Amino acid sequence: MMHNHEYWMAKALQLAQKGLFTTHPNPRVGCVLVKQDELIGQGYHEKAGEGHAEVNALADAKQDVSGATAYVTLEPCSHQGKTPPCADALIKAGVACVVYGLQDPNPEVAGNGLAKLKAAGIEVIGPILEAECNALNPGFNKRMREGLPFVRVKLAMSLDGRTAMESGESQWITGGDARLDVQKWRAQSDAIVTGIGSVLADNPSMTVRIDEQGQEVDAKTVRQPLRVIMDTALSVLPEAKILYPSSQACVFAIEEEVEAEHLETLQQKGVQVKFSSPGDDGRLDLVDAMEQLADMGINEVLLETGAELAGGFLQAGLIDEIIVYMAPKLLGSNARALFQLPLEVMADAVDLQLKSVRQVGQDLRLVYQPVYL
Ligand code: AOF
Ligand code: ZN
Repeated sequence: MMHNHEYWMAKALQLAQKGLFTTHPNPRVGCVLVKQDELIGQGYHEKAGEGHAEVNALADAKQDVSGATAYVTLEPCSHQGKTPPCADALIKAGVACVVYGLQDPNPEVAGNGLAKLKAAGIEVIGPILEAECNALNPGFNKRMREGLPFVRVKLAMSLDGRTAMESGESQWITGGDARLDVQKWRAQSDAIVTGIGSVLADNPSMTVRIDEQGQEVDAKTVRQPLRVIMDTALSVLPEAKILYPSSQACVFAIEEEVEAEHLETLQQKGVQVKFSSPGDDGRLDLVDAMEQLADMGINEVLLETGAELAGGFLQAGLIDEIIVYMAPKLLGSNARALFQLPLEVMADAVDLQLKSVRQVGQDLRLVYQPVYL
């Protein structure tokens, strides 16, 4: 029996997943070449500037690919970027049919790749497994469609919904397994965002300390996401751990509130300081800051911060996913709540949709999507 399109697209999706930690700012893409119901070549995009999935699959094929069908999770590109157009490579190789998962939301491609293939007489079929192919690159897709990164907020709480004691003490609520699980979210993010409050309280390093196999390794040996601090008055200390290596550190502040000498000290250490206009409440405009990150090619953001900044992001409509680790502890009624949100009536409650539940060690991992009206 012949395998169907979904079968081969699922293989291409599995290949694309191998680029989970590395393709930034490009999307994760996988490709298989099939001839007479047999796989004759496979490839995935690993790193920006290097071969796209299709080109890697063509190079992998040991036999003549003319007449083959190419399954690609994303529409083959039609433009000259850091690498030449994949549509041209597929045409030149003589494939008979291209099955794609999702049209490329990049305005430079956006259907042009498919049109180019059709104009060359290649049969084009799709979208196939579109929802899965879309979910593979939530950040790239959102950045291309809306000019904003996809933001996940990661929070840890007790059974009674508290994230810190009244004093602010919060280490540690969850167990070691949950903290290791967080490493996976960090590793697939392009930027980790936090607030100055968390930096001053905990002096975190916010590094990735796992490799692609999930093994614990030295932070120096793996790709580090950009570390971003929301710091209105630029109060971060020059020796804060999160600033190093400074090539991967960025601070957002409001220009008028910044002390010139302190700014110079940070800049001399190689830290990027970006200015964002004040919002209506006189504080950092978070939407503007996220737009600036998107312009820098940041696809996926992991927000790891306290209740106040997390509440600000939620109120600004910037949060796409909430990941909560719930620990088997009670922190009591004086402890701080998960989000700082001054709500009074039930009608103002923020609605969430539950996406998944999983046990991680003794903790529960809950994933929600906010339902913005
Ligand atoms: C594909 N296959 O594997 C990927 C695609 O600068 P470049 O040349 O790397 O091009 C990057 C753009 O190409 C990226 O924004 C996206 O639209 C597309 N990515 N396309 O056909 C791939 N990674
Ligand atoms: Zn391409």
